[in-house]
Amino acid sequence: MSTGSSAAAPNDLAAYWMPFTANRAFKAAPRMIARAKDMHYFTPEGRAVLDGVAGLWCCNAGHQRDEIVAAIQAQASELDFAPPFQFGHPKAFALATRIADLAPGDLDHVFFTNSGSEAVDTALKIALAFHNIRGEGARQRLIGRERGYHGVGFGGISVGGIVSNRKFFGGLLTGVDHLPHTYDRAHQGFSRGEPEWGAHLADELERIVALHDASTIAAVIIEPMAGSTGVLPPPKGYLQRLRAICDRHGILLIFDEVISGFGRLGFAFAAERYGVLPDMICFAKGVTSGTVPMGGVLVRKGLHDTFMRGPDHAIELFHGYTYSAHPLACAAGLATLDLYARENLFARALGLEDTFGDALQALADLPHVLDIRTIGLVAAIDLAPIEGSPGLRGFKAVDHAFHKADILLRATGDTLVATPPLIISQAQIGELAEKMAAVIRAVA
Ligand code: PXG
Repeated sequence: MSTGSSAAAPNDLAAYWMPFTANRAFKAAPRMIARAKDMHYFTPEGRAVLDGVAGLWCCNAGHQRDEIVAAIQAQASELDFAPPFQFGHPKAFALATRIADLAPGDLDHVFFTNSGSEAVDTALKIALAFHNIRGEGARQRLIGRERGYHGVGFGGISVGGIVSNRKFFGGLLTGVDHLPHTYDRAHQGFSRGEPEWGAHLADELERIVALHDASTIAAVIIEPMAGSTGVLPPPKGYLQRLRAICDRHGILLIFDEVISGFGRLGFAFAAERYGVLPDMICFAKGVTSGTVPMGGVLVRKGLHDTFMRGPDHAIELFHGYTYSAHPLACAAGLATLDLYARENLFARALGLEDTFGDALQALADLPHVLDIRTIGLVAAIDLAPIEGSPGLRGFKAVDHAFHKADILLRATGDTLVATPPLIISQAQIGELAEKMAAVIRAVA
């Protein structure tokens, strides 16, 4: 029943099974986006909608930035595709170098993927293979954390801790265990930046090590700031303690920075904000400001070099994707990093953190607000669930925001989340907070 037309407002919505979406509700009242520029989306009718979430935590430079658009266009007319296995193209090497330069310490090597989920699977596989080739093949356990989100591959949902993303999908990877999450409203409510309480929760890793023995544990993977679950900044000192315990037991530490990378917390990576050097960093989203799919893993030198043995003609890691380092993604990535540097957007985000925190924390007295957490250009507002219908208030808020308040927001359950592009102005921060207040009142 396709007409083949690319009309802005299609009249047959049936064929597209939408991801992580209430499909029937959407198709009954579509939230359709046709165009974007800078801080705004536009509906097919031309109504401007303030982008409160940088697309999906990814369009950190804002939308349709001329330099990035031009780079993608130029690349499309020069080299469409080059096989990444056994061949290369210059921009793949250039981008890897640029990303490694942005990363702290000796995180010097980059393995490219097409998404955050693939980045996570890649990092977990590198961890297992690393121990294997060093003759410590018994180190097969992977430790994640409750409420963690690491994408939707089987590796990612196994180490992840979001129940709905796991419970339908069978046995998952074996040998996985989970740290406790770090949230406690009584101790941390209405926190700005890193909460004071909770560093001791890192010591739970010692308990897990005692249970399984370090000789069976390959890696710990966490989001330095848990994003998808509804924004849980790390307690002060928590990440440092986790690093120390990993070091004590020869366990690799992986930071999943798919959300926290590329300026969201005011630095290229959260690892820099916290002064903690992980063994690998997963990234995606902001690397191309969401324009072309791309992800990857930053790997420390010693880890990488461990693989660079054996005969020269032999493949060192049996892993990769047809579209690893796709030319369009690399061109977009290079232009995006140029733009971040030229406009100093990471430092800009850091400079706006207090203004943003003030504006959003001021919503504390609105109806049904249980907690507000702000850090970098990230805010989460927990709303009380409607009795008997968890998630309904959050759903209504997002729907009302788009249709009636001209703002794009996200909800995880009944937690409303704002993560605007890093180009947001002071005035737009005020506008965002006002619109969120209107939305919260509307769903009271
Ligand atoms: N790791 C982390 C920490 C993420 O936040 C992924 C991996 C997976 O990335 P891909 O590119 O495979 O989707 C993510 C994705 C939300 C939301 O509303 C967050 C994500 C995706 C969709 C929605 O918080 N993060």
